[in-house]
Amino acid sequence: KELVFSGMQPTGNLHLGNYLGALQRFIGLQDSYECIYCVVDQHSITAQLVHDDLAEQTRQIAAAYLAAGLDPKKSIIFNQARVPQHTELAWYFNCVARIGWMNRMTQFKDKAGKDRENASLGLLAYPSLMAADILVYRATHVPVGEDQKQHLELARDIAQKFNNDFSARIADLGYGVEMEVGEERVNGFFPVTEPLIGGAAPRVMSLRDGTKKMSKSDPSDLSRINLKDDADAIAKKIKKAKTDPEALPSEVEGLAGRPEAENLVGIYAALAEKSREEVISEFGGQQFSAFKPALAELAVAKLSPITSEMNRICEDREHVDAVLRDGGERAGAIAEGTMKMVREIIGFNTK
Ligand code: AQP
Repeated sequence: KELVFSGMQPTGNLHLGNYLGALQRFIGLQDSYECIYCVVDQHSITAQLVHDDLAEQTRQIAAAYLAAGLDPKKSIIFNQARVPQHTELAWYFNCVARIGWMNRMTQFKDKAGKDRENASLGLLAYPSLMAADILVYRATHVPVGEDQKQHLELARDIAQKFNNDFSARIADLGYGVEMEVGEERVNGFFPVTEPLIGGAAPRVMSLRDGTKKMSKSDPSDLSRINLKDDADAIAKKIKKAKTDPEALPSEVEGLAGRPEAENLVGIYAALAEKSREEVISEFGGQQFSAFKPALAELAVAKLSPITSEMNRICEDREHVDAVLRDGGERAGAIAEGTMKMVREIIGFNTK
């Protein structure tokens, strides 16, 4: 059975990268798949332990989900802390995964910085919890931005190692399912999840530096468009966005080696739900002084309705909490079904 899972951390404001790389793509999937979308609040304490108001930040991400068009009747929407099976499975995965696998993660290296010995153990083990988030539902597809590709590959490695290490028990208990891994057909308990990375902007870059990803933790607010920015702020940030002095090329290949131009064209294409080729055939040869206002107008038209809806939804805390509670119950029932089998496969005495 095909099932989609994805999540976002309640750390600071969502930005255009989060929206185009992930959230916008969640919406389209809910009509063709069974979907589970989580606010991964337990991930948010790996880098910073104490938050002023984690519960409220969690509501804000849930409000963004709803405002962008996720429908709680179609998709399960909840926050991770309501379903303790995620952390239980993460512990088992900590024992499946190898320290070397975690040490190689570029996000860990970036976030831990030079003082690695002082990073939290949770930051190192973050990908185990992410694998558990996905696999506790035995999800087959995960829509994410390109920056999460390496973590997804690690989730695949964990699933395969668990399937191999426990293959005899899985077979004895009759819990194996036939699945395709690449060209091969194999029998295993956990699916080897496929990342869904795509669209015209799978990696949205900083508006100040086309070689760095747009990120919440960039100290310059001009580097990103926040979902909470008003029309004036969006227009100002796009106007100030770094560019080179050339006009836009007449062929999409001409964007190679021009990271800022490529980024702005990708953003336009993703917002307009067009290909880069279509954008270049419309704007090729034009100067940024003509392209930027068109981009600003499009960004405002797409994002403003989401922002105002998000603010409206946020005011009704009880409604947001009710959505998360209901989603948590539905998610918990699925997760517990998986964990009953996992405990049996590992061989714990829980009789
Ligand atoms: N720049 C980006 N382009 C495309 N997709 C992106 N995502 C994040 N940044 C970009 C995708 O957004 C989803 C949610 O991510 P998250 O909540 O795990 O946050 P993050 O990746 O930690 O976001 P930031 O802004 O990059 O935070 P910091 O600054 O803390 O590193 C994921 O699917 C992610 O791929």
